[in-house]
Amino acid sequence: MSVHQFRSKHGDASDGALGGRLMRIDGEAKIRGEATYALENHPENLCHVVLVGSTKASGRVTKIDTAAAKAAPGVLLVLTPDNQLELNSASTWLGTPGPDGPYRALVRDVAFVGQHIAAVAAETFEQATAAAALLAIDYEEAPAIYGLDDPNAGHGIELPPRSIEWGEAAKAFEAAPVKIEATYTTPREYHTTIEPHGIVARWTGDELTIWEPSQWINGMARTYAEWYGIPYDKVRMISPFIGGGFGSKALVLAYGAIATMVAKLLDRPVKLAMTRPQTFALIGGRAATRQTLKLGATPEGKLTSIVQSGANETSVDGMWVEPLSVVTSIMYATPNFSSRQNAVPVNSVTPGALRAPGENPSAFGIECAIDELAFELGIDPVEIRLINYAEEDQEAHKPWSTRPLREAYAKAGEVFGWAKRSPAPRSMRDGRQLIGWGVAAGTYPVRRTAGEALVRILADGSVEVLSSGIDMGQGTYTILAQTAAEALGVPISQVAVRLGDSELPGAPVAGGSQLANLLTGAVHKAALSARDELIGLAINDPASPFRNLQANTLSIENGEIASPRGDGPRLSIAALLRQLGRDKIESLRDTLAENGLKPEDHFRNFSTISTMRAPTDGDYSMHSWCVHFVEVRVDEDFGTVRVSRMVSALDSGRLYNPRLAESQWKGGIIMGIGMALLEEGLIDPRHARIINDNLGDYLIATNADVPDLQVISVGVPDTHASVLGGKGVGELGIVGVAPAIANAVFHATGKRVRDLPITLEKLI
Ligand code: MCN
Ligand code: MOS
Repeated sequence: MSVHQFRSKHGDASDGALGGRLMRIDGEAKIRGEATYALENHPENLCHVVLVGSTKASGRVTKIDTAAAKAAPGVLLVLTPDNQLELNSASTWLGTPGPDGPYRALVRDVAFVGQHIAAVAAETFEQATAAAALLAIDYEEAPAIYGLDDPNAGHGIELPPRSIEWGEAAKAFEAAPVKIEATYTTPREYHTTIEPHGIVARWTGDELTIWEPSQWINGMARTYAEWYGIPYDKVRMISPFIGGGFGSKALVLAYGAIATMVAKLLDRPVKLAMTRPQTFALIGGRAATRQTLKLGATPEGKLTSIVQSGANETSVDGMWVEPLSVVTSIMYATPNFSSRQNAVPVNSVTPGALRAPGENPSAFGIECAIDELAFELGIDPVEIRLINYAEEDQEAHKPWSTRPLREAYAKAGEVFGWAKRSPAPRSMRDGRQLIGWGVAAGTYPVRRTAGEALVRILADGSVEVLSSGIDMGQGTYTILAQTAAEALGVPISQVAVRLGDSELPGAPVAGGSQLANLLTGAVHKAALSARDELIGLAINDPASPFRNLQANTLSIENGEIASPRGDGPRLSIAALLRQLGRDKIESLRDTLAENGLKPEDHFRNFSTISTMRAPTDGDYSMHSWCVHFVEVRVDEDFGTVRVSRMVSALDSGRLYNPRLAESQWKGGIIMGIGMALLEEGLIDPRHARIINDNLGDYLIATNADVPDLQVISVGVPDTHASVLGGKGVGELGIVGVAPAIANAVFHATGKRVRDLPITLEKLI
């Protein structure tokens, strides 16, 4: 089995330091095709399994005739609810025990189109696919709810934990001299990761090896162990490269149960590769949402009340909450606030986390509504945001740890040239193109759990950094190399990083934009302690050439150890280790303490796992912040919208690598452009199924849709947020983009589109 570990070939000292603009150290392997993704592993004797999904959205499978499929060439096994293994129910992602009774991955009672009801294993993928088409399946169909708009969907389930209240919001709204009331909706959206989901699984006795793209090695390995009732350390999960996750690869899903089951039954390694349509049907994307906002204000533009009521889609056999109040309740100061939310069960796969779940649709509502208020009152959209600036977190009653949002408005506004905006809609044009300028803000909380890292200095002076944390493109490999190089005083080219393997020290989910802060903290601590040990040995070990110096410390720079006074020898780390007779120095450290966790919360052995901590745990309310200024050009005749210019200012605290952070922010902004103008899961109301379940029909932003994006960092180190002062980066950029574009489209056209995406038929 090949082990991937990365070191930078470019030894530039300043780039390699933390805060330097080092290129991704895993980039070259990816460009050369040397990076092995999960489904490129081909253990000996591999066979293939394909999933068979329900063609009905609701009802019961009454009969599966398997005879023809079984007789087809190459077929090894046809798995149905009758011959599947019953697995144990696994605990939830937060570690709470699963439901009583066994877990059955293949179902007879179907809740959505595509749900697994059978699987076929064969020697080749093609044979399995051909045989799967031969299954004759009878259903007893039941009526289905196709989506939020279904007249039979009802109001859904009230979510008491999402009820937030202060002051007397309803009364204050009624009494307000200026009122805005509007309903905003967002459709189902999908992750569309370039690498589709899948798994290669192999049993060796009761040991299970899994190659599966994973945002959370340890959490997913734990589920497999629980399903099969085997010790955690009998599961080895390997995922050094992931072709994008965006929230969709954090948890084990039924396809993993089916593949491992087939591998066990056949006693052969198995590959299950999802088709693109299956990723739409089986991986829960962003839930469709609907929210009504009522803003009450004074004629001077000061908010007196915000009343929000919202709903998100969930599934009939699961629960997903897309929290719609999370930006609404913290962005602006208001003495009266109320938010309520329901979840409406529909016949779809359970929705899931997609880049900034909650914050993203939440910002769409409030950031459009505040723009509507600004227009109603004839106040500049930036000005109204400053008039209502929240000086503290009024929901948690805590000060912000850092919130340079005023600086963000000022800096990005100046670069954009906002002062030259002519306020009236339709007042700026270039020939047949209407020009619109819009603005919106965004935020994402600082989430935390603990992560572990091991730093090892080897006999040749090179350094290894090891953690099960993952890199799905964010830059984890690179920033951890930078962290270790800086703390140890070695050139970046001497540091190798290994990630994404359950046999390495444990890490939490690469979700909630928390991994960089946690792992840089753990690596920093481990590297400093390895450095201290090395210097301690150099000063005290009888075999050390530094022993006679009587120094109380030594310095390490560029991989060389020396007395700070410049007297005495100057030795490379390798030479010193040789003289000391040591073959390595290693240190394992975690970020438990910073996150208020105790060693018993440690998840390394997975007796328990820690939960993500709220951004308001402790004395401060901690969030990243951003502002987007957008120019759109709308064709007056055809209604086509192009984003022609964007300037964003973002605060993620201290940046570990500005090149990568900027790339993350831009990635989020590009997804935001897609969300505003293109992305929409279209549901056929007759059959409750997704129609555009492929990348030809489900449109995402491509290069041609994206102008030059300018991103400006306004962050300052936030020591409350993390060991090294960073806040979250990965999800921030997308938040606020869609409302900024919607506001710009209103400014261009005078038409307020409150239902995403903003397509041309809504404008002409
Ligand atoms: N970074 C930095 N300075 C900081 C924090 C982060 O320079 N203070 C940079 C680093 O390069 C780091 C990256 O930003 O690797 C992301 O850090 P962080 O915000 O901690 O996010 P995570 O590492 O936890 O990654 C998860 C996050 C999430 S939740 C989604 S969704 C998402 C995202 O990252 N999915 C992505 N970015 C993605 N990028 C790619 N290419 N593919 C995905 O699927
Ligand atoms: Mo990100 S949606 O939290 O993986």
